[in-house]
Amino acid sequence: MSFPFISAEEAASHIKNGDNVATSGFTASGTPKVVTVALAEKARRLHEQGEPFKINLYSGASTNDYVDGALTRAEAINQRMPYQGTHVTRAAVNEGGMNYYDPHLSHVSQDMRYGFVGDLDVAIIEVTEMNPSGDVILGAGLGQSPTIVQMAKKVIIEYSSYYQTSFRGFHDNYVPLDPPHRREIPIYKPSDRIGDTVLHIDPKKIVGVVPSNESESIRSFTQLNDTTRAIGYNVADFLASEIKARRIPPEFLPIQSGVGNVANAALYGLAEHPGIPRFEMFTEVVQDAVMTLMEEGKCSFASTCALAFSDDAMLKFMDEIDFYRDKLLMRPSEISNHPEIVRRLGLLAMNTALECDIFGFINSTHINGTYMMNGIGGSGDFCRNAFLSIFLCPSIQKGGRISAIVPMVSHVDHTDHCARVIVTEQGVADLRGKDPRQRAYHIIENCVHPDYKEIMWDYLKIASKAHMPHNLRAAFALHQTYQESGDMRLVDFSRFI
Ligand code: 0RQ
Repeated sequence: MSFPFISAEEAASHIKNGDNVATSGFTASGTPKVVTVALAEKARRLHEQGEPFKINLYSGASTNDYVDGALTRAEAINQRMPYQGTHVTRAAVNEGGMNYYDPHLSHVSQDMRYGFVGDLDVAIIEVTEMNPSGDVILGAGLGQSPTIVQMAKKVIIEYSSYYQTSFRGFHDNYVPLDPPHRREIPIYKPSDRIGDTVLHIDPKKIVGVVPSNESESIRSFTQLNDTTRAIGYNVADFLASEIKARRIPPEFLPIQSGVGNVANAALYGLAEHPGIPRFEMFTEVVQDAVMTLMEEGKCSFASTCALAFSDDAMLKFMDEIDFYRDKLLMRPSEISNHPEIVRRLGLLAMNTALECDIFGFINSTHINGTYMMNGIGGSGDFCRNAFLSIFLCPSIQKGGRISAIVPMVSHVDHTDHCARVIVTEQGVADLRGKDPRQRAYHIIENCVHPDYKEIMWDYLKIASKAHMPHNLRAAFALHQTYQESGDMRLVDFSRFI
C-alpha cells in the first residue's frame, strides 16, 4: 500500500470541530510543524464565518509555535494536556481561554489508553522515514507516539526531510500492558532496549502524508552567569561529597536533569567537578550540554524521551551522528519517566523549582499560587521515586524583589516527604532525616539570599511552636507584600504579632 501525498490544508480538512487530536514529539522535538499551522488557518477562517472550531489537544509535553502557538492564537484549543510552555498558551490558560489538565507526564499515555480523556480521533505524527507497510522511523522526540497511533481512528503523517541523516536505531518504541496484565518494565540499566526501533502504524488509518522541511526551532541557551554557575558547582560538590561519604556508590548513579538554563548549568557543573565520575543519564530530555558532556567523555550514555537540541546543536549532531549512535536512546514518555524504573535505577533527580519553602515544600508550577507557568512536567515522576530528589533554583528572582524561598509555598507540587535536597547559588540544604524545625534552620542558613535571612528568622519568631511552625496569618505575607509594593523585602511582620 502506498500512501497519498496531500497538502497540509487537505490534512487539516480531516480534523473536525470537537475532535480529540494528539501529536507526536516531546518538547518541541518531533512535533508536527505544518499540519497544525494549516489547522490554525482553518480555525481562523471558520471563526470569521461565525462557525465554531476548537479541538482538544494532547501532546507528549510542551510543543512549539507551530503547534501551541499557532493553535492558541487561532483560538482553536478547547482542552489542553499536558505540560505547555509557549507565552501565548500560558496566557490563554491563565485568562480562561482554554481548559488545561496537567497530569504527570508518565501518566499521559495511560490516561489516554484508560479512556480518561475520551476516544482519540486523530494523531498527527512527524516521521523521518516510512515504508508502504506503515512502518515509520520517528524524529527527534518520541513522546506518546506508540500509544496514540494505536488509539487514533485516523493518522496524519508529516514526513520531514529536514533531517539529512537517518534516526534509525535511536528509538525504543514500547507500550506496556494495562492492569491487571502489566508486567515489570524490563529496564535494568539506562541502555537496555526493550522495544522496537520501528513504529508500526496500521496502514488503513493513514489518511495521507504531508511533506515538511522545518527544524525544531529551539533557541540556544543563554550563557552561564554567576548564579547558574554557582548552582551547578554547589550541586556537583554536594554529590561528590556524597560519593566520598559512601552514600552514593563509587560507580555513581544515573542522572535525571530537568529543562532550562539552571538544569543546563547543573550538568556543566557535574562535568567540571573532579569528584564526579563518568556518568549515565536516565532522563526525559537531553539538551545541548549533554552533547558536550559526551564529547568530553563525561557522560557515556543517555536514555531520554527527546533530543531537545537547539537548531545549531542539532546540525552538529547530524554531522556527527555516528558518534552518538551507541550513546543515545529515545523512549516513550511513559517509559522515560516510569516510576518503577526511576526507583529501580536509583536516579539522582535534579529539577528546577519556582519557589521552595523553609520546610521543603516545592512549587514548580504556579506563580503566586494562581498563575500557571508551564506545568508539572516530569518533575513529580522523578522527584517522588528517585534515590535523591534535588531541587535547584536561584535564591532570588526579579532583581531581588522576590525571594524564591518563602515561609510557605503558594502552591504545592512536591511535598516535604519527597524533596530531599535544595540547592541555590548560596549553598545546599540536605533535608534527609530532619524534622521541620531542623529543615527550616538548614534551608535558611544555607540557601536563602542574605537580603532575606533575617526576614525568615523573624517569621519563625512569630510562628507557632508546634511540629510544623507556622503563623497562618503571616504565611503569605511576603507574597502579599510583593503584590502590594513590588518588593518582598518590605514585608512587615509586626502586624501579625
Ligand atoms: O521570568 O520569564 O519573565 O524572565 O519565571 O524562571 O529562572 O528563567 O527558570 O526557565 O529554568 O524555568 C520551574 C518554570 C523554571 C521550569 C521552571 C520567573 C522568572 C522568569 C522563568 P521571566 P527561570 P527556568 C523536566 C522537569 C516544572 C516542570 C519540571 C519548569 C521565569 O523548570 O517548568 O521541572 N519546571 N519538569 O523570573 C515569580 C517566583 C519565580 C518567578 C521564577 N518565585 N516568583 N516569578 N520566576 N521563579 C522538564 C519536563 O518535564 C518537560
